Amino acid sequence: MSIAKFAHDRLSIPKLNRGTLRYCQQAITRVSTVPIWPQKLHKTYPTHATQNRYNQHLWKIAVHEVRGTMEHNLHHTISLLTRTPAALNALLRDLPEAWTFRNEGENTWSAFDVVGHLIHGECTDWMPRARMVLQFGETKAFEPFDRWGQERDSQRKSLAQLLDEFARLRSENLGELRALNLRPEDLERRGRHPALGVVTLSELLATWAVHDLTHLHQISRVMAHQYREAVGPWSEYLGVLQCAGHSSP
Ligand code: NI
Repeated sequence: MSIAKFAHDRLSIPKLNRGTLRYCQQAITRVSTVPIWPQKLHKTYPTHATQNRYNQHLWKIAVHEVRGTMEHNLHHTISLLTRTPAALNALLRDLPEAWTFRNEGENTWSAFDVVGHLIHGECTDWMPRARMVLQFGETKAFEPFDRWGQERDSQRKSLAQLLDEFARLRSENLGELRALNLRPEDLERRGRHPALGVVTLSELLATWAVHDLTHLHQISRVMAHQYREAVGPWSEYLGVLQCAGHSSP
């Protein structure tokens, strides 16, 4: 079956033109560097049906690559935002403090600081700014975000308390977001960021999700940093120890 026909039949996307088709073929070549069936992983001999399913999965990945980056989708955003508190809770609660209270050096954050920062965002950034877009549009700039604001707020709290507080605030904020029943035209409404200028509500909400991912990434890196010497010569194989792209909070 041709790529275009497969894509058309299985995923209901428009027929591909020649340029896109070439891109799709390249994408499939990349994807195909994955073994066709992960035999070693599963230690089972695949039947035709399971092998077909697996191959179809690869095709879907390739076709998704052709489609390029995901557009903002409110349902996808909310799905991700809903999961972050549980992900942090599973990773951090009751973990020895050597993992959660150490940072990467002066003026850097520990996992504890990051959870505090996420709480601060729930209180002062995302939904307050969304409300401002809906209420004032571009006429009034957002309050600048205090990136060190959690230092005050987190004092004398335990990590367990912060995790509970983050979960509660996130759930309240998502309840409020859902209740807004935003329509596509609402998502195009514009607000004013104090440094970035005009931004859309859609961009703000997409940023909320990617901000979570940024800090999950950061927490992984900060924790790995604590074992940078313990791993000995393996450090050169461990990408998280080489990640210098996001060294500031
Ligand atoms: Ni941040």
